[in-house]
Amino acid sequence: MKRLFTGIIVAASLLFAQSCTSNIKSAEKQVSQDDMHQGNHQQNARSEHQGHSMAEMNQGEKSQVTTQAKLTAAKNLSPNQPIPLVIDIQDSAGKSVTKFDTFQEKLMHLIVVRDDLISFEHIHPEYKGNGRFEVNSSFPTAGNYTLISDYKPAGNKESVSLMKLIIPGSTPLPKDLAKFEKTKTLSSTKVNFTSSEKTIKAGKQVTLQFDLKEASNNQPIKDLQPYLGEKGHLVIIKSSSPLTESDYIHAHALKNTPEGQVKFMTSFPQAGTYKVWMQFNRDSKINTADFWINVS
Ligand SMILES: [Cu+2]
Repeated sequence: MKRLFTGIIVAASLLFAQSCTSNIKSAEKQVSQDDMHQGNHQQNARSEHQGHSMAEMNQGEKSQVTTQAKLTAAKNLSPNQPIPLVIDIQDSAGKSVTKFDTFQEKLMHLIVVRDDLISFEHIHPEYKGNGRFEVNSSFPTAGNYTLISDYKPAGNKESVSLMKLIIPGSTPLPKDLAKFEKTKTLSSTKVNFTSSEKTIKAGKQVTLQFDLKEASNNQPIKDLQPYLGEKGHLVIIKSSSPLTESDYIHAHALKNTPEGQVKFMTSFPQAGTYKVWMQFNRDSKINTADFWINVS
């Protein structure tokens, strides 16, 4: 019920937003229609990125530059059409960061969610040099969006920088009432989600398991293809307002799991409601299965 209220509040503030766009900025970093969409966003280089192992944490003990991502988008935004996004990565003094390391096959991973976590997109902006990345994205509905960029300045650890963007217009009420369902069918694949703990506790390690079956005969699928070098990718975001870097967790799939099974080990930093998006590659198509999780 709580979430439904959130949805209604968002919808209400967006109706006002049409006449008074700059007032709906919920966070200091939010973009307004009037400021050229310099979706600026502050310092972030988090020293550690939650979904990662201790080993990686220790390895990366070297220098870590503080970086920020600046978003520039067109002035007139509307839902459901390709919007060119320009993302500039800078250091804390505003100077371009120009060298990046590839991780999980890309220089930047960009997760785009509507702030109520109803919509999700995982895309890979193209590096244009001089700290600038570009990509087109289409925002399905009006609303407040958070763009989570995940990149690795050369020789540094991963940095996660958030940007905010408002797509003006009236927001439909969330249809996502099928919360906490454990099974999703995506064309020919049935995804069943289970966790190793009956009650997931904040700060405790938990294994999240996704069983992929042929929808027609319920047999484990045998043709899972790698996606960005792994059996699957899992993005986890805590439902919060405003969303911040610490609400984002990227977990890595465990190796050597049985056919048709994708597993992730992770822990949730705080109690709350989380949404997870498990992405996998079948028939050379990326499928995304999303589920809600309660953490107490
Ligand atoms: Cu990615």
